[in-house]
Amino acid sequence: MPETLCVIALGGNLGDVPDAFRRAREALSDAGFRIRRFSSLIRTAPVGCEPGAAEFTNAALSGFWDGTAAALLRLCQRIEADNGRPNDHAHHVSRTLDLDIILFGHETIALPDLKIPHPEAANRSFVMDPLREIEPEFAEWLMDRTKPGSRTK
Ligand code: PH2
Ligand code: MG
Ligand code: MG
Repeated sequence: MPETLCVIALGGNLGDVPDAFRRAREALSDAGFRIRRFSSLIRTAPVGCEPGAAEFTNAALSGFWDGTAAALLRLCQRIEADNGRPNDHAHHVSRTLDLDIILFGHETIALPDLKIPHPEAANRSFVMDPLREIEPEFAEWLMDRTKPGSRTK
């Protein structure tokens, strides 16, 4: 398969999150994901989590993947599980590591467990700020694509 430029958003608010990000980066590389850019780490207020949830650390990375989006999703889920995240994790609760595929080239994907572009990404500054830092053109495309009419230009 040809390589696809992908973006993965990283987040976590339990344990040593920068260390989980380092392990995730290594595990992705070991599995053949060719990392191109990795953003700064930012601290962000929890959005939509349980009361009293700790601050998150967020980041984004981009890179090239020569498999399918479904295979990349399985890889991300395996890395999350290896980093102490249960498989039956509830939505919007504190977590050690969250790896969300935000973009898979310019493709639209609608599988039961995978929507790309990620439907919430454009509304979340903890996703968009790191994305703008590493792949500004992708960020611009995503905003245009998911929020038609919201721009004044
Ligand atoms: N992820 C969530 C829910 N809320 N809040 C912040 N600040 N950062 C996140 O990564 C995050 C969140 C669900 O994945
Ligand atoms: Mg998430
Ligand atoms: Mg997730």
